[in-house]
Amino acid sequence: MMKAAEELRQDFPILFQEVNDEPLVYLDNAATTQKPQAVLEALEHYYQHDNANVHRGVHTLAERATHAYEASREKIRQFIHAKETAEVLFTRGTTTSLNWVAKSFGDAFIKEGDEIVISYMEHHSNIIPWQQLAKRKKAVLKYIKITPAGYLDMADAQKQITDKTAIVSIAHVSNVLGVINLVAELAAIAHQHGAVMVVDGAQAVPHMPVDVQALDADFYAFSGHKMCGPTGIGVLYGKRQWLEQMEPVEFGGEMIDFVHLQESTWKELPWKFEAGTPNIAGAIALGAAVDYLQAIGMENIHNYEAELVAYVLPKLQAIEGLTVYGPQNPQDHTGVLAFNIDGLHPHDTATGLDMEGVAVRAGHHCAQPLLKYLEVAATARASFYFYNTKADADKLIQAILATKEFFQDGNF
Ligand code: 7TS
Repeated sequence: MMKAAEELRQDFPILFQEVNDEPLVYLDNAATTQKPQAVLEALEHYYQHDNANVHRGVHTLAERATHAYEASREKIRQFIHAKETAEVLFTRGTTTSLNWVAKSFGDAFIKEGDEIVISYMEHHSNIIPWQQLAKRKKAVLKYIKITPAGYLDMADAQKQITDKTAIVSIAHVSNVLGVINLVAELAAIAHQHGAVMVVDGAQAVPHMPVDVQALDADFYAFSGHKMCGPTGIGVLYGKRQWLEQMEPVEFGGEMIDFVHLQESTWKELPWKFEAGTPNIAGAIALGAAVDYLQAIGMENIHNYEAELVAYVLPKLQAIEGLTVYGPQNPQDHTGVLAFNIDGLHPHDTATGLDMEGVAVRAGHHCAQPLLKYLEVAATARASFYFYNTKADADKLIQAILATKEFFQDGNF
């Protein structure tokens, strides 16, 4: 059993404030999550006691900083079940991680006419790096369809992934449809055709157990700030066999072994990819976030969020004129709930909810091809995390009804 959400909330000082004279109900967790006291303390502790550059000094503070930074890498390795820490690279976040794969793996392995397969439900960060790679290499970018019920179309995946496919890159969980994609099956299909499997795990790692080896992902990307960690730190997992063959994306200090006038050699993995002074405090605080999440248990978090969805999704579906996107079965829907209300612009919905203290996002959620596919310009989106309660869900429903009434009665 995990601690009750009511108890876990106490660890998040930011949640205890009023917005527009109402208690804050934070439901924008797909954009970024809040930070527990333990993560805030890890940041402060580092800067108050251990601040020094890593991998360079022999003095005590430098050793402490280096130890904490590398200990954090080991925590992340365990968290995602990577084989070795050499396969865990610190980046700025999911976007940087995916760009590194597209640039470095792409430059090394993609040839003219090769195919890169993504899907219609990808975040822009898992589209544009591949578009750019396709342009550089004259490769072909293809999209897997979505079924009318809001799932990735696995039959279409079988069709799109062929012997010409070099890369398949898919979100583990969609940041709009809230659906969990069958990435292990996709990896198996990709591998049958000699392609690599890249997974955008930004919306998965914070919410469920992830085992990169069980998924057989070649690369797996995620962000610290969506899992209780700070902004500006994230991870790229890559199988050693690929990372060994890839060139660093950036060059400079920290990543070199020997520098001669015309030639240089790189450090071994993972450091060859980490040029310049890294986000040391961010990496250490991400380690604290991993400790925090593991103390709760990722299986518990996943089950609790499923319980919240089972509670709130039918209530949303019951509101007249409200459409929820993605699977309609609560069992197949994560806590990312994008919706629209007939006759209301999603920005008005979000503004109305903010007046009630409820923070949701409105817009295209960096997934314009998906919204075009769904034939909507924008949606509102409520996204839950383990510190949200059924009372938060009730407040969302009540605030939607109030907003609907306010705008639809035209008394504004
Ligand atoms: N991939 C997915 C599936 C995402 O949801 C996001 C961020 C990213 C990649 C990019 O992550 P970043 O940390 O590098 O920015 N998604 C959202 C969102 O849905 N609302 O704000 C950010």
